[in-house]
Amino acid sequence: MTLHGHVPPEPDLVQLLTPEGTRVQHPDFPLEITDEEIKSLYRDLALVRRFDGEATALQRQGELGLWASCLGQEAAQVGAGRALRTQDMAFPTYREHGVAWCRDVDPVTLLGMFRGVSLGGWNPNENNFNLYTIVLGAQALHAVGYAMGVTRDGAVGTGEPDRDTAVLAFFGDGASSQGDVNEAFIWAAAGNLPVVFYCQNNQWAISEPVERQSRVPLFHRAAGFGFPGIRIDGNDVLACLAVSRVALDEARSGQGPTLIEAYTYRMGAHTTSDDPTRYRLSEELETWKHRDPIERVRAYLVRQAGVAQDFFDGIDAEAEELAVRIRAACRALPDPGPLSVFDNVFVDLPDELAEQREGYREYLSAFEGAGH
Ligand SMILES: Cc1ncc(C[n+]2csc(CCOP(=O)(O)OP(=O)(O)O)c2C)c(N)n1
Repeated sequence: MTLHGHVPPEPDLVQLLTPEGTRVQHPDFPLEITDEEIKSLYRDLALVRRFDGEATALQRQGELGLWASCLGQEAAQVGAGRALRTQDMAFPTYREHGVAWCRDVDPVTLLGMFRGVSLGGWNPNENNFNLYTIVLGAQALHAVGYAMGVTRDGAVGTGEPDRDTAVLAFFGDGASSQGDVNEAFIWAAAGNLPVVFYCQNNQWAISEPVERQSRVPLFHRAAGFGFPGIRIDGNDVLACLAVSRVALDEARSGQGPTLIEAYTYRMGAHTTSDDPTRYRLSEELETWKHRDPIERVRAYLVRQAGVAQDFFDGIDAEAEELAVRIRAACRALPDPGPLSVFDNVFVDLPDELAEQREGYREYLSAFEGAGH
């Protein structure tokens, strides 16, 4: 055997609900969950899918400049999002609409950014959900900085359930190749910081397949930095919830960082500007359709929990209402006033900027009454 001839075995992935909708147990991640709670997760998944689909339609009709769909990744996002406690902080990329949903960020707020009528989004402190970050991987370092802050604030390892805080950093398989993400791993390990790195491996970084980016499964990388890494079935909302809960609990209690690789698939285009038929085979998509994250929950609820059709009809009706509401609200979003560029950057505007703001206001007022 030569060193370069050694091929490690394919890794296991944690799964608690099979694609056919059968509950399975995992010795390390027992999940106590009622059927009512699983119904609630189903509702999250179905509503997120509906609103994501509506956003894609809005873009196609010229109402949004762009949309990055989370189709296929709903379970990875809802599982992680529902594992968070109120005081935890989440740092998303640009695709975590399912996490935004779990943080009670109104979908219309997300649409505002993609419509170009807001300069960045929302107040991150309101829902402990940071702004979307387009610069790949940058948010991993922001998350680590935040985790340093909560550590210094004494909000880790106190044993008080409402005080101890964890940070959840999202990024993609492609972003895992960025320097920022690797630096974030180093800092998190060195400081034993309360951060869970959550990589949604959706197999593609636009047109770049994950095999080209890493010789090893992504979660193996954690070992080199000195903290645990684990691969989960990212299309299984129960596995995502169970493992995220454990990792976040361990972070809050002072045991340090974890890397979770949620193995999933981007069923749609990278964004509405992309055409995936140019670089991937339709068979691949067909294979992943059999692992759909929502269908398996539905199959479980119907076959094993005996949930009646009324429940699903009710969710469908709620999804339609949501779509109608966000469509109308999106189209009614006001254009921002030019002076709003100065808002939400500083708590107290520095003198120099206050002066610029005043100058700009005077300039704008010169056009008032000019008839256009
Ligand atoms: C620093 C940086 N480099 C390049 C890009 C252009 N870019 C946008 S998305 C993307 C691919 C990201 O893939 P991945 O991290 O797997 O996330 P996904 O979009 O699949 O969720 C690239 C290269 C960027 N936004 N930022």
